[in-house]
Amino acid sequence: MATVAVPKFHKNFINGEWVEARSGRSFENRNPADHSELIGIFPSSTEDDVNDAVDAAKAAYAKWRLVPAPKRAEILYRAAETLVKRKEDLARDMTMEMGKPLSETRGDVQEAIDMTYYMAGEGRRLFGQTVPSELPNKFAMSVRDPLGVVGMITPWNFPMAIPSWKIMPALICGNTVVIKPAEDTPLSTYNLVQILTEAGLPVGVVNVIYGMGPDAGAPLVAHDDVMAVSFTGSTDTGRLVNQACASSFKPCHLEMGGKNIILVMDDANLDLAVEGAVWGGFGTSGQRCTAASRVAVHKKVYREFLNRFAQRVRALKIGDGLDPETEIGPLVNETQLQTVMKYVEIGKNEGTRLVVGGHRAESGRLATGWFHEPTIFADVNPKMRIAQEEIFGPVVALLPFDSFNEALEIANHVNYGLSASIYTRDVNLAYRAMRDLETGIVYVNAPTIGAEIQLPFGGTKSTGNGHREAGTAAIDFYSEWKTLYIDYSDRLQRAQMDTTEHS
Ligand code: UN1
Repeated sequence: MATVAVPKFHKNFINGEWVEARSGRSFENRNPADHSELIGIFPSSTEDDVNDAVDAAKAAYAKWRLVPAPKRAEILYRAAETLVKRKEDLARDMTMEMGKPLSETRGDVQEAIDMTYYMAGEGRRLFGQTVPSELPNKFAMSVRDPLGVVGMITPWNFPMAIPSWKIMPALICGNTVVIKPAEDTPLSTYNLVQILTEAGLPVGVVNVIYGMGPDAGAPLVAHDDVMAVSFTGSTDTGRLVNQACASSFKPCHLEMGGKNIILVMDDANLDLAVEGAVWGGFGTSGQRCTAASRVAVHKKVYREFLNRFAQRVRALKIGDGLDPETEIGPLVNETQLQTVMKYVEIGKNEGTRLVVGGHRAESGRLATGWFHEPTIFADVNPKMRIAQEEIFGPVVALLPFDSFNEALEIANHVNYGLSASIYTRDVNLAYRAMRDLETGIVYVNAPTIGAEIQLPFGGTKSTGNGHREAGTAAIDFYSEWKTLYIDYSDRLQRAQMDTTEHS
């Protein structure tokens, strides 16, 4: 049984209490596989609610920063154990609110479990450096300080994984949190925070504000007491977040769009490459930042690859994610469906070859959901819009190439730089690809999706702004270095640069 049946009317979570939005306004959370089904009603927050939440987080910070990190970790361990126990219910809730198949929402919860355990482990590490001093009887080291209140804005495509990527490292470092989840997936954040609270998280340490970006997200980013911001979402919104943080030098971490590519060389294991392209291109209905929306194939194997790929994709089963047979769930909402349909039109008008799909899927029970057929365009020119712009849907552009250098040129010639992959059995080409692909993540003989939480996640160019999530890289964002010098000589010792001895 899904936990969704329990509270249909949700509230913000501020200072350990569930409270209505001050405006009294609300919004609906509906099932994208059947939009007649109402999942819940959530408060539509505004600046007043954000102020309350930040005040609560600021007050809680005074105590939380002093809780020893291994003790903070114990709460995270308990939360991880509950996530494990409730995985199935959490996955069902998530499938109902955003559509991806149960097999994938289980994976989303698993990623939250992994991140929570990993960051709990960091509670006994949070390594700094102890280095020799240049002076006698002097000790030198660096430690990590928390930042204070961190504001988080999270997307709908990984409704539990991505909030956990942000919340867990922030907490283990000693920060407190105000999070605004995407309006399409408020329930999964509710579930996550409920579990943290049950695990013993003190009042005010994590606060949740539901609502729309301009009304609730913007005041959160701009709030003077929010010391850092982490945002995952579109490049356009990321730019606004960046600008809002710039004037006060507020650190902000941005994880934005992608136009990821799989390169299939002529010596590749074609069956493996086809499986990779199907999963990379159409997993999560293409709604991953890491989705392989471009597949470039060596001309020697292009026709063969296209035939096998098209055959596999035609057979993919579209449906409600709760049905265990479903491979392709709906798009998250009507706007997303319309974006996909718009890009299919653009692709057709650009003179490419539509090989598979190309339509909204609305037969029978699909009529009440936001479904779209998995779609392949072949013979795409790298300059075309469908080869350049992020679509965030089940649309893959197939591009032919003649040589490895041309493949690299195609791969790198986009504004984004999240992930890229190469299928080859030539170790030299694999290493050249690892060196020359201009993305934050490179895969060899695996698709562009499937990053593991113990390594840095993020991208170059318009995908990111230099920070990384996950692994110890996340700790670097959610903490600030403090350098400590302890002189036990009992006399004034000038640093080497301030003495004449070196001249
Ligand atoms: C995203 O699409 O925003 O690497 C995150 C992957 C997942 C995370 C994707 N582990 O595909």
